Amino acid sequence: MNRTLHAAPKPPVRIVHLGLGAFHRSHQAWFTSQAGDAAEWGIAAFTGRRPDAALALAEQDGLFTLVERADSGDSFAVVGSIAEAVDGADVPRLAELVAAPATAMVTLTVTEAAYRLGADGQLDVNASDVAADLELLKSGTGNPSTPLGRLVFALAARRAAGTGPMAVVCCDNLANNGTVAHNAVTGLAAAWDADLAAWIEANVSFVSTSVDRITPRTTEADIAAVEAACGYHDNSPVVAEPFTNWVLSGDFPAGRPRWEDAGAVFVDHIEPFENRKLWLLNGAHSLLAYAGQLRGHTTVAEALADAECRKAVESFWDEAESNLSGAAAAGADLQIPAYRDALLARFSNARIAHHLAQIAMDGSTKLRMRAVPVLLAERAQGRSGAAAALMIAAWMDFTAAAEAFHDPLAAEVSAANTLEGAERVGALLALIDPALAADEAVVEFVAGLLGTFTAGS
Ligand code: CS2
Repeated sequence: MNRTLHAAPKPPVRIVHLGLGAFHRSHQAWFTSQAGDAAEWGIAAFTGRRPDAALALAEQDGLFTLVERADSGDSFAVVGSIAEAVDGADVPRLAELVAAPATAMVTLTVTEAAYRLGADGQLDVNASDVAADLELLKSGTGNPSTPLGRLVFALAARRAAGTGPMAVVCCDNLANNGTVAHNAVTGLAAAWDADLAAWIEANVSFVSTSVDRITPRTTEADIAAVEAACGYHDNSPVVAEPFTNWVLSGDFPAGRPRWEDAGAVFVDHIEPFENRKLWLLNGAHSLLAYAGQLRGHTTVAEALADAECRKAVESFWDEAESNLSGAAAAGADLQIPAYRDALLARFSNARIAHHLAQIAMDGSTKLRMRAVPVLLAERAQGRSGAAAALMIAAWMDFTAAAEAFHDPLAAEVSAANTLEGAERVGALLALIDPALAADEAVVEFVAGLLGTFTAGS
């Protein structure tokens, strides 16, 4: 039996990643390790807020065990694509690697909330952390602390080094995520140095992607399971479902691994695929996260087994599906019935223990992508959008009932929750979509859906 973690010799760094979390490892790192040319493509992965995660991985040479957890059992594989695991605070190392001639791209999993775009789709340069980084960049007195600030700093180093064009590949769950990353990066660069912004426009390709692999947080039990099955101790295994999906659209001016060998798909029009995933998978996830916790459930599988939650999910899918237009025009066959069936099976995988509390985080940002577009599309066609509105109402109920919740707008959400009735609903809606909040009919409709999910009802 294999008694230590081991893999083939480390591949050279050609990819720099920001956001070294479990999802990056089960998804982009796994796809890269499975590419036919994997030996040529190593990843230098930087953590965001978790220096301990970088250290734990660095101590095992970037190697980790991927546990594929199917309904029927686990399988184990060592992933060797991470050549370097680095604390994100080491901005000089980031700049050095992004500026290196061999580096072809920066990939990102920095969370939806990190892009700091306002309702107009442009960077909110007044957000306090963005403003602080901008000051640092301008004065040159310290290292930026946001992923965006760090990336812009590193791109300036690439420009200075003259090492040429590269790609930025956004792998966060956002609609048009390449455009989002573009607007955020160029917005900050322009506020710092117009010449840098122009260089980025001319040299950096922003690739849009739709990413998918359910990856719950690793537990102590997972670490013990790896030890029992593999005979070695791995401090940083990752557990994920067997399913993987990656759809990409855009240019890679300095090359890329053959991710298609592992099932990645390259398309010209990504929007129908993004919407299918964001609305059907992530939308159902958020609905289950709020409705399920209000009804006393802990995991996705438990919530889905509750007939009330299941009914709400199916209704939301019906609404979402009728707005997944444009797919045929883009030549895409989205195979929605099969996709829905597969989602039910994936969500029901009880061995995965995907915690609703993890999904419930950052609701104000996630609902903008998961509920608002469906609600707007329904209303534009003269329908009520009841199922999408119910997701928003469940979030409101959840934020009032939860002892604590994680959200970039937590203070604003809590302040709104001190109000009552339509005033409260309007204030909460305004945090997600100001136009919806200005529509009295929507406010009244959402208010009427409050209290739908209560324990045991
Ligand atoms: C989840 C996603 O936490 C969440 O918001 O909806 O992380 C989801 O599990 C992934 O997008 C699946 O690919």
